[in-house]
Amino acid sequence: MRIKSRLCEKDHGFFRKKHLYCLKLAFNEPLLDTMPNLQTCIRIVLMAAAGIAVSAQAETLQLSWQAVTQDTLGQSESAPLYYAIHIDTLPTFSPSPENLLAATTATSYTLPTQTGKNYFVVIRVYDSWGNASDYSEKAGSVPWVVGEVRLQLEGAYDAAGDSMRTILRQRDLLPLHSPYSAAARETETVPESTVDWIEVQLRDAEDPAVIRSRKSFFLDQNGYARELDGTTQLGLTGVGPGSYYIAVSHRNHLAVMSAQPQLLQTEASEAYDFSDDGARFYQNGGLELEPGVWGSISSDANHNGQVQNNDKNDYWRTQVGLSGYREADFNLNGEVQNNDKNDYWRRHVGRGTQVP
Ligand SMILES: [Ca+2]
Ligand SMILES: [Ca+2]
Repeated sequence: MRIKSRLCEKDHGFFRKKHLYCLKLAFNEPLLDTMPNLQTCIRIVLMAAAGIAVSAQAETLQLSWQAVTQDTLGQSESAPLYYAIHIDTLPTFSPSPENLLAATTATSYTLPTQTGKNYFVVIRVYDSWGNASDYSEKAGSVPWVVGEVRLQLEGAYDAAGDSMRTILRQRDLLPLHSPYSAAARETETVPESTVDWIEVQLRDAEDPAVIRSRKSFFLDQNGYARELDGTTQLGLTGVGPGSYYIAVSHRNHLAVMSAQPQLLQTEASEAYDFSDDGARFYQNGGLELEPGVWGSISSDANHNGQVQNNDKNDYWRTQVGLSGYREADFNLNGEVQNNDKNDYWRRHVGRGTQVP
């Protein structure tokens, strides 16, 4: 109902006629709730839009779909029907008044877009009386899958609090752009619960050395990777539903990967949780941070997959005494100090990532 009234406010002009929902409001709502048959009987549900094609051109996006001609009972629906288009750049979006693009009686729509962005679309159909369809299946300008992942970083982990410290965020040291150039991303704000940026990668199930998709996300204090809008549902593009190894990379920790490929779909499934079992890490590449809690290993200042002498000599030694967002700040507290070397680097020197 709210969507419809918002549409009216926006003066799309197609709900000015007598609405069926007005009829519904004329009834006592609790009465309707107790009489679902009555509600069913007065509601006409249109077939959802199908066959949605989203085609990205140089500077435009072209949408098209099949005309709806029936309701769900098979009765024919006569024109005009109105297609309300919802659009967003995240494949995990939910349709709302905020992402309503337009309503049209046509079965196609063209809009200007920004090069390099991906777009995802959901359509809902209305008739002149305000009867609606369900939302359509989501369609995108690129294929995508959705996953969830949870990982603790050794450097930030606080065993006493069973969570990670957010000191870099508290001191306002986290950059507004991702530090991972291959997965460049910008944000306007960083949520208070953020530990740092991470990069999530999907790797080929047959050859895990091959990165099929990658994207930067926030890591929160409980270990959940989060989209910039806060959801833990991570949309990864360029690959369709299937099985992939899930790898997580951090700028000064050793990258980790799921022990086995994971089946991912276009809707979120259960989170892959590296935290609670060392067997969840590919080739046992994790570290037990406290009994029963596992995470990734700190001290790889130059992010080359190995904790070596040059991580100390070329980074820690040149940065010790400095504060800020530093490679050699192995415990992520905003300062490069002796304990970064003594408690982290010294403990792990000689170790390397197990991610190929
Ligand atoms: Ca290194
Ligand atoms: Ca430090």
